[in-house]
Amino acid sequence: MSYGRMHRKEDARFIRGRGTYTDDVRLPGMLYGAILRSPHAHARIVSVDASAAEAHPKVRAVITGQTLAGLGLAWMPTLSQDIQAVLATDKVRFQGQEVAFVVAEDAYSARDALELIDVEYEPLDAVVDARTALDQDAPVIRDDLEGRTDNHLFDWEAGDRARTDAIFERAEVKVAQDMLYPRVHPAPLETCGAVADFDKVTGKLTVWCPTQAPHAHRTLYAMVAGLPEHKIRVISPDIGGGFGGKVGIYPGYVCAIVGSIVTGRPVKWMEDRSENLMSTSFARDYHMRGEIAATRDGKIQAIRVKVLADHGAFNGTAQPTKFPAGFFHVFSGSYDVEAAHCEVTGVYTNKAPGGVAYACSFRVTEAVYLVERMVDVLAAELGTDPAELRLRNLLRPEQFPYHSPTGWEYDSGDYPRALRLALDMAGYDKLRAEQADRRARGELMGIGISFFTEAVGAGPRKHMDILGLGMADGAELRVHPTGKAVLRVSCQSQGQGHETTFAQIVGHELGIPADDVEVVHGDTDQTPFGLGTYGSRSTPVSGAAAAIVSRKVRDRARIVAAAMLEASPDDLEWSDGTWSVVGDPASGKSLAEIALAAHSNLELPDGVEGHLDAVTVYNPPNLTYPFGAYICVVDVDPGTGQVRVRRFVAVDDCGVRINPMIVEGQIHGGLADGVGMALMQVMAFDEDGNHLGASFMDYLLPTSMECPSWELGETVTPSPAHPIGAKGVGESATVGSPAAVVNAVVDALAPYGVRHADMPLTPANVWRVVNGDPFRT
Ligand code: PCD
Repeated sequence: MSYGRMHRKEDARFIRGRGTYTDDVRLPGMLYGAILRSPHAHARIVSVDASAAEAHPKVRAVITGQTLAGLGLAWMPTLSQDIQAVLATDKVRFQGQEVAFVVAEDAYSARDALELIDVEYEPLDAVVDARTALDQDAPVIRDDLEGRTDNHLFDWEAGDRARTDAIFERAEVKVAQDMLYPRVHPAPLETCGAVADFDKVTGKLTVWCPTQAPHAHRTLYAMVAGLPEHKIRVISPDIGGGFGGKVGIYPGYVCAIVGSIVTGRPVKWMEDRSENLMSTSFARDYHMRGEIAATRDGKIQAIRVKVLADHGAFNGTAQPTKFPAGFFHVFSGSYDVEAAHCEVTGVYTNKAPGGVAYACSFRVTEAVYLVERMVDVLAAELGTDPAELRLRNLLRPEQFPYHSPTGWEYDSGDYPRALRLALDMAGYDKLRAEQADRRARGELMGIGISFFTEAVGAGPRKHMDILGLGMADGAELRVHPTGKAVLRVSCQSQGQGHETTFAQIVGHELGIPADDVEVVHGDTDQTPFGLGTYGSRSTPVSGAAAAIVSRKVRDRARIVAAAMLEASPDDLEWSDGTWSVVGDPASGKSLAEIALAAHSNLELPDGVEGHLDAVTVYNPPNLTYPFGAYICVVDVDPGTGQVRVRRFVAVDDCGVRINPMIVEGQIHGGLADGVGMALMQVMAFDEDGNHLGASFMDYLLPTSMECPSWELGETVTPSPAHPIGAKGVGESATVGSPAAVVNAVVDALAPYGVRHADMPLTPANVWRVVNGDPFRT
């Protein structure tokens, strides 16, 4: 009833510029913090002299690594069980690393005073290329960790090595390809920041910051700083984009908190753009070698992958504890293969920490890119059409629930239907005919296909936790006497429109308009515990909790309605948003009528204490597995290497769509992201580890100029495990689209004998490939 296209409730404030972001928070007596950062990628700290800064008339405190060491706070745990320096004490390990924190009366004085701090560094050789990190003579980055003599972080494998190798040994056709998923950045429009306010009288700490996981932050602050958890309140106000980069706790947050404790006044710290691009998170940086074993007639039998993962100087990857390579082992993708195996080796380098799940359910993006590139490499080897090859190998509907060779259980899907729809929408055969004509004229037109399966909605708590916190979400629903409702959830929207879609879920279950439901989120004092918004988990987990808590309310309402109708609850039925006596729809009582009765002096039967409110905690039985088929058409200018994305057809299946308009918006955004990564983005470094992309002049964001008018299609295969059959969708398009774009460009360049080129396919890089330089990033 309440599902369907509906403008976002949030729009009313966002369109008027009335949102409240962290930087809009202004408290009486507030001070401002700024961070001094390392100019070196790797250097020993000889001394830090802050006396001149401390003497600045507007400065109220200067906090150094030494100050923090005295408090036991110089290091903090990362989300991947490593430790990270809050402020450097012994060495700096990446350019932009936090060295000192100045607190002053205004933001300008804080920045000015940074220049008065005198740090003496002794520069060291830097490890910039992950491929040299394990060399015998590579400088050891993490000599802070006891007994550490190299830059090795972890080895991890999944799948059946023996079976996979055996299939490869006797395979008729084998292909292999090295590829890099470059280091990229989520680059949300709002940078990171925090306002910390420690009240010495009450002992209460309030932190405003744009976190995607407010409850997890609260617990971690309690654990790290030893503050009592009930005295910590984390408020995540409106967020200007998260994209995975706002899951972790950054040194600046801790500095703002310490600054407030030390000065006794609220402290605000806001990053600028360069600081955000240089230090707060990165994603991907996977050097991958993929191999496929197949029969000559194009049946894919096995896939084998080796990955070298660059984790930067501290392992700050946000992902469930059990999975050091995230969900990378879904790399067998959407295909029916006999066996698969992957090995992942993680290394430290002198780069910013991160490895965040940027629009990606923990490395699913890398996995999908790999397998979709590999299928095209196989198609080229066999001389088979890539659409045909995919149709031959896609999982069939009757194989669901499907158990993958690396341990996943895909919930539901009809893959061939989605791909056929995309091919029809694109007019695939016509496009191929046009391409042949153009090729004959020397023009470079490419058609790229990708098919993806995602694993989103982390995730059964027994398999998934972050630092020991299991991934389940609470929900609370209150119904006021007049039938208006307030839903409280733990997840935190960053622009996805939860205030709308979650209200729609409740509205749908209770037969009331979504406008009658207020959604409260982003404040740990106001909401039940839960793990937050990332990995497209809000709809699969908190969305399920919202449906279930609504059903609890509906069940209570049934008992009250029975009392009102002087009938047995068993004789009632729920239809058209009312409880009525079976066969007598006119007797129907709406939620508003029932709510008022529940608060009246009506004699209530056992089981109803006086109102309809309910709470729940939802522990998902499985992840949800959205999927989709994407087709991209590009034209490449052979003279300049410029790629123009002419068309993009995207067929997505995310099960039941709560708000198709929001879903389409999510897909539009993700497709633009994909075009950005495929064609223009990389976090590059020079050989000394200097960051080369610290502004939007160098790190390019796609605009409408680079994007075509997206052509969207849909199929609906409900998730059997989810109470309303919905699957996550927030990251689908970012996951699925880069491979489609790259496949299209490589297809365009096929006349030059090109089988692969690494992202980003900038004009310069394409030009190099066309001119015979086997470009690798
Ligand atoms: N939906 C519907 N239906 C369905 C599904 C879904 O309607 N079936 C919708 C919902 O409700 C929401 C949305 O849509 O509103 C989304 O969802 P999801 O999928 O569940 O997701 P979430 O959880 O909510 O979110 C998250 C995501 C992510 S993850 C990311 S990156 C991105 C996306 O989201 N981010 C963002 N999107 C977005 N948007 C915006 N605007 N902003 C942002 O920031 Mo990660 O992991 O974090 O990396």
